Amino acid sequence: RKTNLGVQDKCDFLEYYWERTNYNAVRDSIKQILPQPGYDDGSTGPVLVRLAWHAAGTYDMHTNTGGSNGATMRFAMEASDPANAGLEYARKFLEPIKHKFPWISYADLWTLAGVVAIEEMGGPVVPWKPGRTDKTQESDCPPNGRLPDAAHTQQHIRDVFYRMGFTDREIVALMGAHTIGRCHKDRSGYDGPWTYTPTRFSNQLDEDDELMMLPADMALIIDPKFREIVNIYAQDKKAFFNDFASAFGKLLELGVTRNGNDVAKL
Ligand code: ZEM
Repeated sequence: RKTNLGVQDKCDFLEYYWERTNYNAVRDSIKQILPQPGYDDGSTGPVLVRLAWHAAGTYDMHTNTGGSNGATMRFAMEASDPANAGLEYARKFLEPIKHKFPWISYADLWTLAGVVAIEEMGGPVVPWKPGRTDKTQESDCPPNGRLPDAAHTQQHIRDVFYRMGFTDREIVALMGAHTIGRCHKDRSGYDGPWTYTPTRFSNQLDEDDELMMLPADMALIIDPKFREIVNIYAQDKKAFFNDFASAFGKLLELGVTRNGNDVAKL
């Protein structure tokens, strides 16, 4: 097909297109905001991973609602779900990057930040694809209360993660993320770190009394089926990293539509 584009127009178009697909530049900017002296253990990584998880973990496979598409935690209703307390820090850390790359959607930025943070903390490479769009109405928010409650144990965990479409093995792999970060009294009511290396992603399972464990984490050791998988991962870092990467990649794709199509497969 003939067009009237001149060479300059074509160059302008290529430059425009390149800039809007340059996710590597966004990744670099995310890496730069990870070290944050004075914040927690000196890294924004853990809270960025929690943001990606909470943005996606509202997914309900039965109604195909919720999930990371839409970035609806920008709205007061979802932001004020008690489960999301403290995630305003993560969203604020990312705001300058959104300003630098206004073409990226919040939904892509939040999920990509979680992926980059895991990688930079020594974790696996998680598959990630762009193309999420931001919803524009508060009424697009999923109902509050879909995220798991730390005070509950195996039945609740299964209810919540089966609703998203995960298996027991994927649940244990995902909860391995509690190898990074900590609890904050003013956010969840719980306090303290669950690892001596909160900024290193590992398969370390520490049952030391000095560290805290949520009832939900204890459930992984109490429930025989969960415990069996915990033991596999404790002995096989490679298996844990592989399974975590695919389960986290799957989590970030739940409910995502691109060009009007469901793209569940990576
Ligand atoms: Zn968490 N998580 N989580 N989690 N989580 C906290 C912190 C972090 C549960 C939960 O109640 C809590 C997954 C699953 C589950 C992270 C990632 C992932 C905290 C502490 C609580 C209470 C919050 C605070 O006080 O700041 C429950 C009940 C879960 C399932 C049953 C999954 C899945 C995750 C990712 C794949 C991370 C990285 C943190 C640390 C955040 C930080 O700021 O240090």
